[in-house]
Amino acid sequence: DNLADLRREITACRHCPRLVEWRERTAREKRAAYRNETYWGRPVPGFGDPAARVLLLGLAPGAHGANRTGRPFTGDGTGFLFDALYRAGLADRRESRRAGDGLQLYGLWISNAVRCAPPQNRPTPSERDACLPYLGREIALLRNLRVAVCLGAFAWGAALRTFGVRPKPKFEHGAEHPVPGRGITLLGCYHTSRQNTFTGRLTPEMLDAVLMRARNLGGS
Ligand code: DU
Ligand code: SF4
Repeated sequence: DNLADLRREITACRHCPRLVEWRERTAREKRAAYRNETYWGRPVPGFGDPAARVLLLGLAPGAHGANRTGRPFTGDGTGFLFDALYRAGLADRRESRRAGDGLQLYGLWISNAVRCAPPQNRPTPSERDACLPYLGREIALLRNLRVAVCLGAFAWGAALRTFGVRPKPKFEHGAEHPVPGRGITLLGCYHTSRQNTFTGRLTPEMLDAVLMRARNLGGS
């Protein structure tokens, strides 16, 4: 297994009928509004530094965010996350617009628990379970990984499943759970969705603190 093969496999996946239909219909319906660009409309693979010590894990692509751009956490116009990654020294610039824009991550890999955009940002349990093996393979291939920052309860739950952690520690902002025998620590952080950033539930300072903790645990 290697990251390039995994990427190809994910990008070609058609396993979940509901999500294949949704991601492709959204792309068809919105393509006209973005006619000067390629509308991705496929599963969104992870990306970043193959030597990453830190993994940043989200829920799933946004219908008009990553489903359009091909890159997790881009295209929905907040800029909140990449600004913080830049401040933390984990990225070479303050924003990323889409896959292939030249952004470099340092010591960081960014990925989602589920790779296709789900309606209402809510994958079903069977869609989640169908997709999670990709995360398991990705984590196995990121050999220097020390920390997984889980953005939101869904990502936290996905990481716990992937590592087989039982009983399941509760998701909280600031939660910290070392995975026994794996040399990896899970960190909980509120998701960077607008719902959290516009309301001040997650502030830039709170995100900075989590990223600082992740860097310290990662030994960089
Ligand atoms: O082809 P490549 O230089 O391995 O880059 C592929 C992909 O990974 C591209 O989106 C840049 C990103 N990347 C990164 O963010 N940080 C690294 O240290 C190496 C590659
Ligand atoms: Fe495949 Fe995952 Fe997309 Fe389902 S959600 S079709 S398993 S890539």
